[in-house]
Formats: sequence, C-alpha cells, structure tokens
Amino acid sequence: MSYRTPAHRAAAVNEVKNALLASRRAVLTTHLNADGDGAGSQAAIASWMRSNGAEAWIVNPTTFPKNLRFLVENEDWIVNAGSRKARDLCDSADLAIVLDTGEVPRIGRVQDMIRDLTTVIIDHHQPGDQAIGGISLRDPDACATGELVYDVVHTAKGPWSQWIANGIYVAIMTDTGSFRFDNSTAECHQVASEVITLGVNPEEMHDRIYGRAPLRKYELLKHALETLEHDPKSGISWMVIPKEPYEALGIIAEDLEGIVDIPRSIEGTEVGLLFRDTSTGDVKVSFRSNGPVDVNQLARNFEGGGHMKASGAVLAGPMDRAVETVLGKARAAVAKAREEGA
Ligand SMILES: [Mn+2]
Repeated sequence: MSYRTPAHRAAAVNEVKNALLASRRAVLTTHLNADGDGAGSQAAIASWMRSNGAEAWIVNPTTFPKNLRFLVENEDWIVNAGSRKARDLCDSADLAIVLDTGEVPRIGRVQDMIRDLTTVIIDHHQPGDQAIGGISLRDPDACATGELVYDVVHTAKGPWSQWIANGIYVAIMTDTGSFRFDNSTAECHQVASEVITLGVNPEEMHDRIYGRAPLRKYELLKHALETLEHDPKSGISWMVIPKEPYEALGIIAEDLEGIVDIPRSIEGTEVGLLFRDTSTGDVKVSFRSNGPVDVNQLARNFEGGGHMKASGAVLAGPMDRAVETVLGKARAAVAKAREEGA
C-alpha cells in the first residue's frame, strides 16, 4: 500500500505547494533552538525550491545546529539572523516560510524581520493562542513537520533529490524518537519508506544524529545524574542540569538532546522533567508524558507548549523555586488525569 496524502489536509497541502512554487525568493525559519524536524524540514524545502529555480534562504532565531548542517545542501544558504545579509534578504523576499511552529514567541527576533512578508506556516503542533497568520498547513495528526513537507513535494511531483529525502527522513526520525513514540503512525512509516526508496540510508542518518555524542555530554551527565529524583506516589521523575558544569564544559543546546529520556524512562514514571539553569537566570523545562497526562497543557501554565507527550517552557529562576512550582502543577496534572481515567 503506497502513501497518499490524508484527505483532510489535501487542500491545504495544495495551497501551500502553489504558494511555494510561486515564490522567487523565500526566507525559511523555524523555532528557537531548531531540532531535527525544524532543520530537516528547512533543508528539504530549501533544496526543493532551489531545484525549482527559486532562492531559498534559512534565517533562524538561533544558531543552526552544527550536527544538522550536513542536511543542508549548501551551507551558504544559512544566514545569521543578526546579519545585514539576513535583513536585506527579508526585505527583498516575496515569501516567509515558518516551519515546525506556528506561534509568534517561538520564532524570536525573526518575527520582526518577516512581519511584512506573505507567510506560509507548515506545522504539526497543537495550535496556541499567539498564532502566526498566513497560508497554513497545520495538522497535529502529522508525526512531524517533515511529513507535511513530504506531502507538499509529493503533491508537486518532485523533483526529488537525496537532500530532500534526507531532510524529511531526519525530521520524522527525530520527532518520533526513532519511530518509538505514539506518533509513529502507519503514515509516518509509509513516508519513511518512500524516502528510503528515494535513497535515504537510515543507518547513516541515525549514526549522524545519535551515534556521535561529544565526550562533554557524558561529563555533564555525571553531574546531572546526581540530581535525579523519582516520586513514586505522583509518578513524576526529574533531573536538573547544573549551571557550573554546563558552562565549564562548553555545553551547547544540542548536547542535551535525548537527556530528558533518562527521567522519563524510570519505571513507574508518568511525567518526566528536565530542568536547566540558563546563563540569563531563567530555567528551561522539558516535559515528557508516558501516559494520559497532556504535557502541552501542563507547559501552557508557564507560557510554553508543544505536544501532548513532549513540550517545553521557560520559567524565572531560581532553580529551587522553579522546580517546586513545576512539580506542583505536574502533580495536579497527574491527579487530574488519574481522576479522569478512573
Ligand atoms: Mn516537530
């Protein structure tokens, strides 16, 4: 059985495809701290638009992750948002494309730069209350934004390239936790199958993303594991990334990828949390749910958000108070979910 774009989003896919094909110069952006889905989707769209003769530039609110740069066909397409070139590109572009988020605060300083441009949004998050306006392809049923990008290129009948296929594969692989999470649907595997047929090497992609951690990540983990806690009564497990070793070891955001899976994977855990002290004094929190607790709602208590089973938020410090505040809301969310399930 080969893949077909789900009927409920076919019209939106078509509209977005037409907007992308009509553009001659587009600026692509994604959320703060791009992940494999945001960056992979950007890489795929950029290569596809370039092969159609358009210019596509990547302008992100934060640095494009080093470990995902191999996905971008030409690194010159990545432009620092703080640069003159980025401002000139945004001024002369005819389209902005926002990938893997649809909310204003999530694109940081890029919001001001693309304010006057016609905007396309391709995203699979639950809608929030500060939506970016424009031509939208939003579907929380999609396992990843990469699945929606596949729909767009598929509907346009290509042209396909290795670059497009790799970007889509990595988008889906990373957002499904390597095809483990409950968004690993039949459709998601079908799209993966299609892009493998187009030339993706799954072993190589997995190795490039997960098989090459810098030593500093594990040096940091030695410290973080000392903070690991589990509350059997509430089913909440949490861990803190301490500030001193984070800074001393030269840790960067992408080094933290996957670490939240440690508290989450403890037996009896319903909600796993990872806290990090930032240099600005704010505390970043990652939320993961193993069961019925909707951590998108939980994160929204703190003006964050994401998905039902994976989300994030930023709170004011200090750490002790942030941990207590979040644990309080998390315990209430677990109690509510248990009540509703009983
Ligand atoms: Mn995503």
